[in-house]
Amino acid sequence: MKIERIEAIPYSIPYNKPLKFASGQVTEADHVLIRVHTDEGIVGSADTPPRPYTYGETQDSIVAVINKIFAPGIIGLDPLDREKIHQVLGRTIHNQTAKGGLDIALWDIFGQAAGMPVSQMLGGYTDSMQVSHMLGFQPAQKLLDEALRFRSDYGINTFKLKVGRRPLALDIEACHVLREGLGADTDIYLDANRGWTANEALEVLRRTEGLGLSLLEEPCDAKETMSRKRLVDKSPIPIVGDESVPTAGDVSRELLAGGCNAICIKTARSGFTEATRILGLCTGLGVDVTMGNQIDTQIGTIATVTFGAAHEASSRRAGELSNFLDMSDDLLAEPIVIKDGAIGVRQVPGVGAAIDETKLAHYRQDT
Ligand code: MUC
Ligand code: MG
Repeated sequence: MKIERIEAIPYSIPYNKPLKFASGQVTEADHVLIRVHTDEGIVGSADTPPRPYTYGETQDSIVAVINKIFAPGIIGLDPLDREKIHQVLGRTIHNQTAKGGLDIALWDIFGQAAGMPVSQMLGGYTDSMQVSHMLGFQPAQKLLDEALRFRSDYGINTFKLKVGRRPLALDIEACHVLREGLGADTDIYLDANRGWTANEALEVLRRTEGLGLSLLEEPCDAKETMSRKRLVDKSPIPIVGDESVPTAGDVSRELLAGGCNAICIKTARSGFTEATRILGLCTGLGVDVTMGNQIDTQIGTIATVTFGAAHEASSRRAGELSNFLDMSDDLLAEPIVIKDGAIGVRQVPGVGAAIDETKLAHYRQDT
């Protein structure tokens, strides 16, 4: 089999309400749909979310790097020769989500060619993932209302609260209101997207002591090496690396430097191949992982479920899988259902992200 053609299709779908966080905000899914066509008629698909505030990529840069660098380098290769393809992609530094999307599309081809669900090919541990919902910046009472609604509508009982605001009291109040309103049995953890300094994060941990928060993600820039290490040493809860650790090499560097002691895996920026390396590294070292959300569409969410459910270590905690619900529409032909707080693995060959062609024609921006 050979890669014949690659499409990088820019599209935009509005959000019903913006998602705000310390490093930026999202008001529309201005993503890129990647489709890898083979000479045998199999097409692999993946969604690619530009996150300039996280990786420096834009919708235009993703389309450009795929059309001008990656496609010319890998057209003609066998899509199953993934190591060979990654060797070509790796000659270009960064461009995390463009590489991640291509990798997922290749795995989608692999699964379809083998007639097997990719989740089973990756490990086949379980057939569903529990869902964690990500709460963006809002006044404390609105946060609680949203969390209660998600709990009653979808059975979700794990929430990641976006923090990193100043004054610190805004987020401290939100933590107290959520714990009081949700009760002791709800898992609540925080993600500051580098909004604080390490010392501010320590102060927040002091002022939320006793609330049973389970994790703190990217409290400050990982470049604050010494003070972040001090935070990791002093924190009673794991400090999770997210945007600082898109590759296995970054994970090694941050864990060895003491910049974090838990790792967020995101398939959107690591694909399945690099995510597998990261997971192996973490399980080998005894480091907990979470399955994160790159503010994914339903196509991206299915990819996260595919990888997360494939392994014991990545399915232990609830994965961040519900923020597509803030979007006004989606390209996935068969919508995702969240039932009893969980999403099932698609039991079809490949990843299972069949595209609704009518919707794609409506939302694509290149025609
Ligand atoms: C997260 O976990 O940080 C916000 C920015 C980004 O790149 O991903 C989201 C969620
Ligand atoms: Mg994060």
